Amino acid sequence: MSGTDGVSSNGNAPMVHDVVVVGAGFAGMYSLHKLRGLGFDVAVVERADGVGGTWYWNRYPGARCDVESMQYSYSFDPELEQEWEWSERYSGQPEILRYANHVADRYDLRRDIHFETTVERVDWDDDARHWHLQTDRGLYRARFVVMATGCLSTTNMPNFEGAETFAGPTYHTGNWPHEGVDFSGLSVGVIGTGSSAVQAIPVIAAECQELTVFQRTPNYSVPARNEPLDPGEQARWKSNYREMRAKMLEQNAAMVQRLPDGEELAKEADAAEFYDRMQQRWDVGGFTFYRAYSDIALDAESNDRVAQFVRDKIGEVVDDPDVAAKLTPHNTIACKRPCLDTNYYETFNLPHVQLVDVSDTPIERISQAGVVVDGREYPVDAIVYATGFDAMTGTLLRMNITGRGGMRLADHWDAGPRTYLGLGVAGFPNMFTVSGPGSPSVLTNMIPSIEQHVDWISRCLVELRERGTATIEPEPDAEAYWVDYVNAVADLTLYPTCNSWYLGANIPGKTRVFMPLPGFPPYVEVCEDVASDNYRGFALA
Ligand code: N01
Repeated sequence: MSGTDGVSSNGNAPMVHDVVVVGAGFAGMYSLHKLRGLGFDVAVVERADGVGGTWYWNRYPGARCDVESMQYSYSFDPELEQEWEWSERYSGQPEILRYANHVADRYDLRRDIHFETTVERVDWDDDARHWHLQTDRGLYRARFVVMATGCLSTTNMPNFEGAETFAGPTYHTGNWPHEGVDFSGLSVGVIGTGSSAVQAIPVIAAECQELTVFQRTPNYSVPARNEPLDPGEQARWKSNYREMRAKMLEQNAAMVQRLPDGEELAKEADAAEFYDRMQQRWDVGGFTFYRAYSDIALDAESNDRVAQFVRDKIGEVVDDPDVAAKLTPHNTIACKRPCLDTNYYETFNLPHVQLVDVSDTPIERISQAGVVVDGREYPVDAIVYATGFDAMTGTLLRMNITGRGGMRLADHWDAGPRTYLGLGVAGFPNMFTVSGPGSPSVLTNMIPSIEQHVDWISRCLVELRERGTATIEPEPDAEAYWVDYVNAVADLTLYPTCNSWYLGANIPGKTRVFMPLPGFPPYVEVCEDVASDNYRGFALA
């Protein structure tokens, strides 16, 4: 089932494949490698001109992975694990993109990736039981589609009045120019203080002449403590990779921390013990800070105690008490995605950096010369939008997907995304979502999560092929059960208590539903159980 039916990609006849994968980031690349190896004819369509997904687009200054290098990599091939050398504790964007390109070359992936191809609509044909994908480069037909479209791949650009009148250049962190940007001698405005801004602000500040940061909500950030990767540490991981990978999969976030998880309750710890433990983790750096006690994400009193530790640090680091007060968050810690930084709070001590609080008085408009807040114009030469993404659903909905009977995914998800296991959607047969809403995805180290999903989908496709089964799709009851389950699990935590993109709260008008599922190991167990029980909850035809 391969080839072009004798018609060029610009003609009307479709290019026919067993599986079309959308996206050539880490999920799409592994899908291609795995499914091709199992004998499927696979094409990947990708709107960029290169592989890497997130790491292709997010080239902003300071872009770096918050997951440590030895854990943020594929595990599917021990030879790949051994041959690749990481240089820092946390890899920067250029190094991760080099790794993605290395993988693409090593497994000869590019021959089946159709670059610069944007999907415009995706329609299920009920009679023929296959999908049509209309792209700007022609029509594709496939029995199966795998949406490897990423969780953070549609940028959120606020609709500020007058934005088009601004005289200087504007940039979005999630769509950064490949040739880079030279900010030297310029006055720069950064809008937003999420993870991207927290990484970019210190680096832009080091280069530009004046920096003005427009902050709507202050964020908690913990030092990353990035450093050159100790060769001894790299060698230890490499000599023990199988055991370490297995350990990662036992963790809720699919990554091993530098210090063991605390089993006690933060609210019960005595003051000196609490301080020492938090300080030790502050010094070690990274997400281990949030694993100091077992109830940080579960209990408001414990959470506030940890939050207060960070608030105190901000007060100690930032010289100007007014600036420190503005930078100090008062919401639940870690209910938004935690930030890791290198000198973020310290940057606000620099004389050429100013902070503008836009929480009570939002950005009014963009003028020709700058950003206007509360009637005052802040002149800037360039604006950096670090304003995030229409997370988890934005890219899928943008593709105009219709399932059985012409049902639009946008209508089916009108009250928030509905999936079974984050892998499939009722009424959308033979369509799989890698790290879709309802799976642990963004609450985990993404690469192990991706591998788990792609392995599950691959097993499923092989079993369908062996049995001669034409279609698989979630039963509506199973999907309804799963949506309730994800909400119930989220409600056990403090996650839903602030306005995060996990909830869709960053996009005006988006329905607020907690989209990812906390807890990786129990989720994997359910997936295995469902597959072994003849794909319980899926209708096979
Ligand atoms: O986006 P965000 P991000 N006026 O949505 C503000 C991953 N990531 O790109 O909080 C003024 O977190 C908005 O304000 P508020 C990671 O999962 C990973 O930084 O909504 N401000 C917020 O401050 C992360 O969570 C890594 O009130 C406006 C900011 O813009 C995710 O990507 C690195 C505004 C957006 O923050 C997204 O992070 C970077 C407006 N109209 C990112 N609209 C690593 O692993 C929005 N904002 C390294």
